[in-house]
Amino acid sequence: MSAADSSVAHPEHDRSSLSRESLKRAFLDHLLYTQGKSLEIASKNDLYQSLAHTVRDRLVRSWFDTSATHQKRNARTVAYLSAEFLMGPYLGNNLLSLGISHEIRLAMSELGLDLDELLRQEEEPGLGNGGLGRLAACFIDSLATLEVPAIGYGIRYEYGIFYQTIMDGWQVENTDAWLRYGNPWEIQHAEWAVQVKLGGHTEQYTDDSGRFRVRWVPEKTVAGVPFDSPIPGYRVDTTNTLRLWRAEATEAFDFHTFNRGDYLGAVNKKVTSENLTKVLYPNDESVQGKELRLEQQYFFVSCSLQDMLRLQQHRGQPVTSFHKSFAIQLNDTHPSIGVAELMRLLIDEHLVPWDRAWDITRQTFSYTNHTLLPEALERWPLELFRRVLPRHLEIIFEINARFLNEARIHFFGDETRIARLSLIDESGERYVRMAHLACVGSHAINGVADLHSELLKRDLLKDFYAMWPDKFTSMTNGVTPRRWVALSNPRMGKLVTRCIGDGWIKDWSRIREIEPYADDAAFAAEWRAIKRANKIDLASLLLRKTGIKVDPDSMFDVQVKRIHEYKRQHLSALHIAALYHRVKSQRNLDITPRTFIFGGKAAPGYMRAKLMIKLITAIGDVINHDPDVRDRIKVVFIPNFSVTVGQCVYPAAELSEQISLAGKEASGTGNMKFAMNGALTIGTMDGANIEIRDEVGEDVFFLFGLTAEEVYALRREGYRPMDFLRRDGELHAVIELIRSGFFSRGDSALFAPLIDDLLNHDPYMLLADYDSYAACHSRVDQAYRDTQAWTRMSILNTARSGKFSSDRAIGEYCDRIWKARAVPVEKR
Ligand code: OAK
Repeated sequence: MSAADSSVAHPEHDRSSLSRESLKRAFLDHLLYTQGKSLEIASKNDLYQSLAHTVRDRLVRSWFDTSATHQKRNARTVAYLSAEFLMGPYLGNNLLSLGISHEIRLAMSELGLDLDELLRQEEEPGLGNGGLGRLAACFIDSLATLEVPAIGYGIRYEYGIFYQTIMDGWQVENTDAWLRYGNPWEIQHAEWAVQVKLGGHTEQYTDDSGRFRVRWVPEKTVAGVPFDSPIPGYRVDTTNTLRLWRAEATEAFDFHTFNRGDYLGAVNKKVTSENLTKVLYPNDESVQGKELRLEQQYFFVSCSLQDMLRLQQHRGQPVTSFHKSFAIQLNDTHPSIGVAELMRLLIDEHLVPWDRAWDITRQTFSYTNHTLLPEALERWPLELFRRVLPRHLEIIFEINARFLNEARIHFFGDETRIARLSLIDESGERYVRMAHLACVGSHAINGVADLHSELLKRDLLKDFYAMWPDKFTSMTNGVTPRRWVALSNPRMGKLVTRCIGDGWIKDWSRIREIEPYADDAAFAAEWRAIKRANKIDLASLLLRKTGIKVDPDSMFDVQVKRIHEYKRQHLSALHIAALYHRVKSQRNLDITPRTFIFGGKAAPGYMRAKLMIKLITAIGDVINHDPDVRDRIKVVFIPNFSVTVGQCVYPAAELSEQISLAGKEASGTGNMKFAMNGALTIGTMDGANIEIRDEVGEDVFFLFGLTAEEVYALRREGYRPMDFLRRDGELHAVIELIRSGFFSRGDSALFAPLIDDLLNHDPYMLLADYDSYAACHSRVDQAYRDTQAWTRMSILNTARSGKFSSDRAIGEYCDRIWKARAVPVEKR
């Protein structure tokens, strides 16, 4: 075969390159030329890598055409800045977007290979903690599918979120060396590397034309190298880019030190620079205030802004129209240093006057807040900030001075409010408040569900709201139906497509068309059979991962999400222990058999959350081994919850636990994935739960608990958890059981930190909500017994979940914030 025939070197670009024969040939070529193996001796990884390269080749042409079109049209481009992108495995998704899953499956099978086994080989890039990072992944999928020019900018962590194992019921963290076998989805572009300064000091000088200027003399400079991955839209010609930055030493050796004979010292400098993108901080919604973290944030933001300025130049556009070319979204405050960095680049490096630069900056940025938890609010001690970013601190002082002047006119005489608004917290040790920088530097600010946006305006950002009400808006989150239905739940996808066509994959609002089938007995029977098949798949995963055997005919009651007190996994644990207590007291109690499934990671330093995992596994251990329970209750904790595991869990779930204390969960997105896959929600009036209930109807939702208003009222009047304990005999008994050491081999001290806290403080009001939660579960128990009625609810739930697609969310961001439009790609 000549080089021109080889699909490795020159993949054809018409449909023929997607034919089975061509796919097979390309695959074998990659096996030989990229992996250096033959079929006979190839490892599973060799096979996976060859397949991944074969698929990537088929994306390159549209990827290339996409950037050429965007450049030629000078298309307004969305830059989604996020410290996390929790992408999940690429292969399956890219096959889906290209529409070649079926042909690839056949091609592999003709070579004696099983596509599913190859798909399982992929190491998922865990470059995120949870909700925020996964949202970024859903959003870039939707941007590409909607053909909107967009770039996702982030960090190429060498180690992603830790790999969780469970030992003796406790979480154990292991490193996630996801790059160990190489990443076939990325292309390194050394030619677009940029330099990032850190530390040092600033100097004032007068330039040739007599103007006053500032020069930053850094202590060190680090190189940022972009690694690009293609993000294909679903069955469109647009393939956008995810550009992740890796830190490298500017010079491999510090020759000065080297010449003095200090070889290790010289290499050390290289190591230190490369530490910048070494590891993802595993804290979810709490900050650690580490210098390295600030450096990480600044590093990727500076790289990204420099990259956009390069593109601007490449498009032949002046820097002063930067805001016309780019709409930059700040995914929480992690990239908010971008406001000061863009100012610095415009003023110091492109010599744009302050007022003009500030106009451009404000018109460019918009900011999404993702949590109200005070411990997640980023603020940097002023001295640490000065040490890392001396020039930015000066710029922030200047922004602040001008902003506070404006605020003083607005809030005449109200100095307390001015102090609250300031970018610098001066109430004790001085801090830079990153949320304030984001608010001042953005033209739009949004929460991620209606309740959350209201609470932002009422509490956390109330002073900014009073000053600029028009900046505030609400954008309810969404998730991509490609990954979360089409890819994860192919059985359901097939049934739906047979009934209403496949338009739902690109337009999830059309899922409403299955609503009439809720009363169709044959459809309902298939719906049930699909759920059962998905449950069997999950049951075998559970057996493989935990050794616990579960009954696929029991109700699968699932809570998967980060482990956090505000999410209240321990509320569910109390209820499970109560069920057990009931079964033990009345041996023949007739309850709906249930499998309680948990999954999620606890931040490694968050001891309470780790103890919550231990509580769940300890209760599970007793229940799963007690013959009196006769398999009516099972409790399983799936280790290492991830996108991959999620793809198996959501389609198999029947009940979705969304039980945060009202007012604490900004939105939730797992709640949406469950609803789309037909799991009914048991939940509080929190985050997007409220909107899910509005959409699906109150009789298709198991509601319990205090509302956010009631939580405030109760707190105001003085919450005493003991009052609730005294009123509830069962709860009292359960607490005593845990306290006595019944679930901890007699160790009565083990769970004391959790239990004592519940009795004395209970900041997340488990005891106040317990009774309502348990009563609601009794309603669930009853409802599940009527199989037909349950199935009907499940179908209606999915049919009415149309709002929760990220396509809808991205459409709203494009119209209301970014002013970005679809730009169809011109094929060469
Ligand atoms: C993580 C770190 C800092 C601040 C927020 C987060 C985060 O993950 N927040 C979560 O964002 C999701 C996407 O908007 C929401 O659905 C979750 O409710 C919220 O907790």
